Amino acid sequence: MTPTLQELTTIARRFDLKGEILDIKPLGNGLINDTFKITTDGPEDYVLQRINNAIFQDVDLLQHNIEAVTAHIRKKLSGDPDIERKVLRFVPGKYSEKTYFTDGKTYWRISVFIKDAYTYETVNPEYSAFAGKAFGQFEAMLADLEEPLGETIPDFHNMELRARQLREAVAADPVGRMADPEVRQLVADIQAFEQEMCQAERLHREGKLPKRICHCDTKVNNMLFDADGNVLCVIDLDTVMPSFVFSDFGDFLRTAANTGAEDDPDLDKVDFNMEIFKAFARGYMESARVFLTPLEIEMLPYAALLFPYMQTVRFFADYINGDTYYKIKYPEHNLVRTRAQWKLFRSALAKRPEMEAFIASL
Ligand code: GN1
Ligand code: MG
Repeated sequence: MTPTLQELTTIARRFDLKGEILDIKPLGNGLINDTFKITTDGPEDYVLQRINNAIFQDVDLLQHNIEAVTAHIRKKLSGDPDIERKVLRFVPGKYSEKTYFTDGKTYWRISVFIKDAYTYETVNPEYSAFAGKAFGQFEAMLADLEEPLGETIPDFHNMELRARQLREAVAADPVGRMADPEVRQLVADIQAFEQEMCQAERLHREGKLPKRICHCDTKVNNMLFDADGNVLCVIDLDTVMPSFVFSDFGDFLRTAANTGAEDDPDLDKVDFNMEIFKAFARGYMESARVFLTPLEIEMLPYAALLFPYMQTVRFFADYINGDTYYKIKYPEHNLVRTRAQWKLFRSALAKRPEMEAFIASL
């Protein structure tokens, strides 16, 4: 349920804000948390978020991770005159040390709103190259974080788990959606690629593929750009945790290289844009080359396939389960998302040889 302005104001007043609150309005279009912008008459505006605690069940751990990450980045950037726009700052509660407030049912936090920053749902190749470099730098900055980070959603990007969840949804069929022949065909088509898509987990068990601290939600709309297209910072840090570098590489391309929308009902609009892939890969390699292993580099085209695939599986499992995870705008929304992500996967698959040749040439 959407909270009223009155409720939001009461929550916001639990935090140590500068100035009086003038207005609170919805912000952005995340599929998990609810986000609002607080305008004040003081020197700073703020971002208020209700954390989805059905999904992030350990909010204490979550905020702890985020604080460890932002403090570490802040240290690395010390001396940078623009530091306040390059790393998020969470506001402490007025009556507690914690940077979140709970009434026992809902969980809230506030960060300082970053000024003169822009978010996009799509980017051109030039901005993609900047973004690639920025995610490589983000991973590089966190490489020496000593404090261990917990997994806010255990096995978040584990493809074996996601495939199992789809199988479980299909077997349980709690709302009867398996009666639809299109759904049954799609299950078969998707499962034909399961073994191939689960190769990262196998290589990890064999000790061949490391996990590193990654952002794990590098959708293009989770980055802030300045007016010139330089990346200021990455936001939405809830899922920062150890994962394969494929997470950040693949999820950015899943959103940025898609010529259509994530939930495009018109599949003709959905295609995998190789110019975006090349620009992003070039930018990423520039900053990540120093720590990537040869196998990680060789598998970057796999990462570009894995994320449309994993997202197909996640949207589809949610559809079959009766839409319990992602916010939806209409009843078939998760099926429409599934079709669009599957189309994107097929399109990327057709371009795999070109991706491989390009990565080898770098
Ligand atoms: C969710 O929170 P948001 O909307 O940035 C999801 C991502 C998915 C994405 C699909 C915690 O991201 O993993 O890739 O939707 N986050 C979580 O758009 O599940
Ligand atoms: Mg987001």
